[in-house]
Amino acid sequence: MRYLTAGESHGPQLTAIIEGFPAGFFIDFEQINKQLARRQQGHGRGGRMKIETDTVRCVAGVRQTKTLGSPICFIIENKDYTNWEETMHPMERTGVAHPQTAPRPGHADLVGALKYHHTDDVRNVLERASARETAIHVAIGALAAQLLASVGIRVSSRVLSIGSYEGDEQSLDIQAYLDTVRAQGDSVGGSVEIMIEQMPAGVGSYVHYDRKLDGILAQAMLSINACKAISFGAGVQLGIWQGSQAHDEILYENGMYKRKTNHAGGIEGGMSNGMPIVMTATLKPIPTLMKPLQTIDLAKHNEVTQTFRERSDVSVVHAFSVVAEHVVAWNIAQVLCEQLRSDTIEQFQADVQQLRKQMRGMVTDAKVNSECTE
Ligand code: EPS
Repeated sequence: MRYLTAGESHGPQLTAIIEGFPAGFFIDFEQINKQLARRQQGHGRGGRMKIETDTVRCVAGVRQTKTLGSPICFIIENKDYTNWEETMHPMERTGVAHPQTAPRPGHADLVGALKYHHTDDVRNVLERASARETAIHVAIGALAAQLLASVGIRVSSRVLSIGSYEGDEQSLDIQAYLDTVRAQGDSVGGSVEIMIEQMPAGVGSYVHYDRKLDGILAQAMLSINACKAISFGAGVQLGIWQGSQAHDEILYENGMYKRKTNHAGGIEGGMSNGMPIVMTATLKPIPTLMKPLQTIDLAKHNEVTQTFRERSDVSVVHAFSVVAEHVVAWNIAQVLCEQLRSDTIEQFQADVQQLRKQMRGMVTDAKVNSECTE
């Protein structure tokens, strides 16, 4: 199972082609749209989210909501395109009135412009490097999450911190903090937790580097725009504890293997061990600031200048948590589909059940996870 996406932030649409999804699965499109709406929320969001109302349009691979086993094509329209049609039209040469030649620190602008010969207008880079693309990843992940839910696996996420504040954007303190950051023309990052519950043990493998589940998930998480750090379970604390404190002791109760703690975050030897998989991820502050930073002008012999001001989000930590949750859902579904039979939904579900049986019910409930951080 795999997918490709296409689309620029202010182009006509985002497109994804998904290949290898099991046949015979009924898609709940309303549920996908709910997840897209979740991604658009957050106190730190800027003007663009007032323009967009993301909804998925499916144009291939599905008939009367049932997957056919053929490639599935999802589309999300960029409503803002109507305001950018002249400069972003894919098929008409209308000329660019205001090229951007001052690359923003922290964005793909400078290196992307040099690499792809776009120094005359870094918009050719930033349009694709934009986190707008995360919308289509959420649509794809929401489809994968439905597949996982059909075998009892649940993926969820929460915001742990924004800037130096612990908590999420529901907190009035954090909202006031974000208002201050906005007034300063600045931006802020944060951290999120992603959890996978009722994960069957034995997914992934210790036998080869590219089959290790933690390696696969870490790569996927770090591919999300602005994600700079990732850890599993007790994470960096494991570098401080001694072995006797760090490792999760094994119990055998009522015919099931259990763990006293979950410091490993549900993965040992590159394989799920039946405990909830718990990951944390850190997002850097958004590189588009209203407050200008020093840069150079690529069109003026590298003269010192300041970054251009555009509208910007202040914090996208809430959106990042939704995106991360869906990226993880896709990757878990992908690994399962590779490891098990997945031509049809019936084969897939039967194989997950068989795996659970083989691993002797090595699945524990999420309650145990509350012991995972000390
Ligand atoms: C983004 C810049 C902003 C964000 C955008 C990501 O867009 P604009 O330049 O149109 O104001 O709103 O995020 C989204 C559009 C989205 O859907 O999340 C960037 O430079 O990465």
